[in-house]
Amino acid sequence: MIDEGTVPWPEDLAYAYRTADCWRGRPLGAYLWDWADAWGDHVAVVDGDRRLTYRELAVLSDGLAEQLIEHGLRRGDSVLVQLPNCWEFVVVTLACFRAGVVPVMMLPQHRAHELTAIAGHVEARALVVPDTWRGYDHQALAHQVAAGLPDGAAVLVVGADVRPHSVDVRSLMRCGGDVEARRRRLDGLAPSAADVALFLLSGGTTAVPKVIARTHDDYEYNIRRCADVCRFSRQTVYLAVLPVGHNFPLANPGVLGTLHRGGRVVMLPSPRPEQAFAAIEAEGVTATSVVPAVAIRWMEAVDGSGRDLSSLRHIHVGGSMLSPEVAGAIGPALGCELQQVYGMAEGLVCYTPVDAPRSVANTTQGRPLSPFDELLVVHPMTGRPVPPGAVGELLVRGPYTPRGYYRAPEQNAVSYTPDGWYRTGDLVRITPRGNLVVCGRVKDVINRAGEKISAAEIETLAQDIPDVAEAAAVSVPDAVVGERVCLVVRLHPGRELTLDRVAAALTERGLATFKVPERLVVLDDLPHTPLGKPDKKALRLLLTRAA
Ligand code: OOB
Repeated sequence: MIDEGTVPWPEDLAYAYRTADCWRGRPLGAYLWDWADAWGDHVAVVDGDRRLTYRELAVLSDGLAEQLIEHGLRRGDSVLVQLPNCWEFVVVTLACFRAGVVPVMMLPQHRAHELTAIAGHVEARALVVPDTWRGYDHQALAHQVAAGLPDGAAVLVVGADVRPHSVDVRSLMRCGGDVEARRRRLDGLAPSAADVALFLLSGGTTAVPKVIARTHDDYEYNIRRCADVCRFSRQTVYLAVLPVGHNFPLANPGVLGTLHRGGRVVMLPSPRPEQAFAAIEAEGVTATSVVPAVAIRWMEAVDGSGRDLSSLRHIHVGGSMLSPEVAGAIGPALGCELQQVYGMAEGLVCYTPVDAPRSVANTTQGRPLSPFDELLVVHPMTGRPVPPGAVGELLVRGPYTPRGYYRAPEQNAVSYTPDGWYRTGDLVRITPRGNLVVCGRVKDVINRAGEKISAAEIETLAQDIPDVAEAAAVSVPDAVVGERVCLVVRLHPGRELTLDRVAAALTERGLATFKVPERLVVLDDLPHTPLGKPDKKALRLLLTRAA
């Protein structure tokens, strides 16, 4: 069982969240059949030519859930899920919820470095991967990762090229048999709503991503409140273009929020404007979510695209800084309303309301989803609350913000206060009307098009390059992706290093491509803080001046 590594909410608060109808005490898998019973023939998921009704979704998910159990997976076992945006992702996720098996949401760009660390951390019993994806052999990597685990792990493959020793996910789903009997059997095996439903990865600050355990109760509340705030309904057609392993497109309201309301989800594995615009036109998409970098690409491409985007009513933009100027241009350019989102896999999500005045939608990141969210803005050094309206670090607690990372007591002592506040590492201020404005951050991450890259992770690997004496990873501003990774190094005497060699060394170590530094600066010496750590502020200043 996995729950031993989680940090529960205090009992009195858990009671309060239950009585206030935040936590409804039903596992996420139970909703699958609510949906199928209510909207059975309505299309739930579209992926290219493939269209699944709610009933088909329930039948396939139950089929796979039972087969997972047949293959030896037990309630509480974890499974790495690394799939692009495709209909099978939805079935796999719902099947896991039904069986009480816990999916760990990886990204398609993750490689050996991330998969090995996370699989070990959660003691994964299986991996679900595409056969190959964008020219990369995920199946081979999955077998390599599985072989490195003390008890091995099953490799479940989505695609046509299922090799010996792999299991074909699509054929598992279609196992035949009596649907109603299976439904009852799985109902009888359902996990508790207080159990961990899924693991999300933190975009955090450590050498490998941290793991966030979200319970059925807390995640359902997150999904429901998001769907309320965004007014998702049966009429919603949601386009998933960001990688769906991310909390944002998965559940805010995203894929799961759309299904919770009986709408239709359109899965697209890339946010490229041509494909996205074609899908919006073809399916009559009403809502989608993107990071600022994607919104900017779409604005640039919309004129002359020849596509009719008039169905699009709402675009949710979040994940990284959005300037008021760009924010103000998005709605007019794409012919829809902007809703800004500030959220995190750790929990808290803020939205600007659907009917917010332009000034609020363009200049703030909105307000928390729940009246039970507690926000505290503190001085980053002293930890004391700042005066109302002043900038400080945001701390948060609430009914969908767990109290600690999974199996990480040492990290929790840093990232959470003793009374359970999560330190977001973000600098914010709260306007007199209660809207939050993100002003910067204190944590050491690089935010590349919404993907969070831990500076420590890059530095740890860069330090192993034999020529490198000292390394610091810092962000450099970029008009397209917001920030890029710049590696600043001091070399051992007489050595040389190029960006290509850095890229090759880090890729060799199995680092995800999006994290590989895109700029290299070699210095005779690095500036240091009084504590002797590389002085990132001074380095950033140096790089901006040099640019
Ligand atoms: C979302 O989640 P994560 O876990 O990938 O990243 C969380 C971090 C935040 O702590 C903050 O540093 C940054 O991403 N962030 C923003 C932002 N939204 C997130 N920074 C500035 N402006 C924003 N609007 O990124 C995420 C999860 C759920 C919904 C939306 C985004």
